[in-house]
Amino acid sequence: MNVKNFINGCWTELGDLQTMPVTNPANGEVLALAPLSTKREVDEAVRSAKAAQKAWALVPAPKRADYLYEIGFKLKEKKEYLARLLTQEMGKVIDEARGEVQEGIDMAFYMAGEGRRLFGETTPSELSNKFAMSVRAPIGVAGLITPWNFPIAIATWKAFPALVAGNTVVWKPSNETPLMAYELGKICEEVGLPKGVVNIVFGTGPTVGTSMVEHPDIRVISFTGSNATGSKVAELGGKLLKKVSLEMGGKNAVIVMDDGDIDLAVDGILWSAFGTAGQRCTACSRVIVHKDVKEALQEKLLAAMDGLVIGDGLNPETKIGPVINRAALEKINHYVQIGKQEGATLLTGGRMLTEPPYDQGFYYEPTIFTNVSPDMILAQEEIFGPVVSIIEVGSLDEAIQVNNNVKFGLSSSIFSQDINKIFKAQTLLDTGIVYVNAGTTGAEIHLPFGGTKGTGNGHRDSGQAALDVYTEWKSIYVDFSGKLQRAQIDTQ
Ligand code: UN1
Repeated sequence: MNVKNFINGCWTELGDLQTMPVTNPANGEVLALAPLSTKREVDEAVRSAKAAQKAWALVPAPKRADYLYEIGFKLKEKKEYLARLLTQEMGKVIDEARGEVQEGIDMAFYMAGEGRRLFGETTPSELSNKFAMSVRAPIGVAGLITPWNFPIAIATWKAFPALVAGNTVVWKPSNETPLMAYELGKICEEVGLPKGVVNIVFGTGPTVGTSMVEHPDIRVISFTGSNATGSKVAELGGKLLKKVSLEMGGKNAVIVMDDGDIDLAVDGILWSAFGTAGQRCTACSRVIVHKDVKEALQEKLLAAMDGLVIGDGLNPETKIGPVINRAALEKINHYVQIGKQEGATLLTGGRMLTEPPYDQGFYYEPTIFTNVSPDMILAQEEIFGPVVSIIEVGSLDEAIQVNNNVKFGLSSSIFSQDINKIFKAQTLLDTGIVYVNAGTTGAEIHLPFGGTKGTGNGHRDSGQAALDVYTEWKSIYVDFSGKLQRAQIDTQ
């Protein structure tokens, strides 16, 4: 299968473009070839998005929303097909892939509902016979740069609010996962979305991503990915006075207090640390445990890990799939070696799996370190793999302090049965997302998604907050007094 760019409603021929293989991380099978586009394709896509935008913005928002409903129905109809393809392309286990497609469906319907809201404000004017209101206006062409770990969900988090608000889109999916983008492009075509409203350009960050950020006709960029790339996007976009929304790393922790339900905490930790093989920005990477329950927690964690089947995500028995590629495998292993050198105790795991049946894919053993101190590199940097570090503390105050003492601020969680501790924690934990008696993953699409500090730059995906990324506020004053009225000066 050859993936093609989707520009101005057409699947454009590859021409002289080079291609890259799309491989299944479970077994190395080549699934497709995708184009390595250049600045030329970005320019074409932006031209088409710009040309389509004026007319799209004039379509009443409830009618724009009708397309999103249709996209939602198509996603629903194709859910199983898409989930299986997603597992093959990205590696996550089939249940999680179904969940991810569901997240896209939910977002389609949620943002379609916005077509009949997109609320602004009316407010009294300080002068007589004068009316004041504010409305949301589209920005223009939105540039979306999305990651491989949630190749369909995160695209929908960005594209659907952008579209319902009247923007058109140029989208660069990760070059690890072009198939989900290809499928979403086909759905846009099937529902008859007007030409140029959604454009998809495949290729690398340095070429396609940079050309997008530099393009003068893209006024807003929404990026999810690494901090290293995000900082470059911010720098370049900032210079050009663009609105830049960044969603980046995490070093998320589960706090287990001495009054917490340990069995529930074990379930929450395993799910949020090893689900998606730890490749979520919300993944639990640290467990901060009260010293009185540390031994019990460790024992139960180890016992529960016995049943975790590692393998191809299409096998319904599998609990942990492969990581995305060899570089990821090596990076994870590198952090494990650092952890050992730093003096952390390896409780379990810590190896790449290279023997059959794992030798054709990229598998890492689920890994737990204990006796980790909060300032170790292991406890500070994002690993993005199935590795979790246990840190012992003596009190809730210390747990909160350890939780907050990292450069990221995406997600945190506390297991406790004490309402006072829970409310204190939810107030003082400095992350953008806090869970009580659940792990660090599992955000729902109608709440803001994002983090503080090094995780982002103050914007949010999802929820009503996403609309703030893709709209400008326009304040409108209507004076029907028939005379000149000067605000702040005339009293009557
Ligand atoms: C991500 O890891 O980038 O809350 C997104 C969650 C998912 C989304 C994760 N709903 O874990």
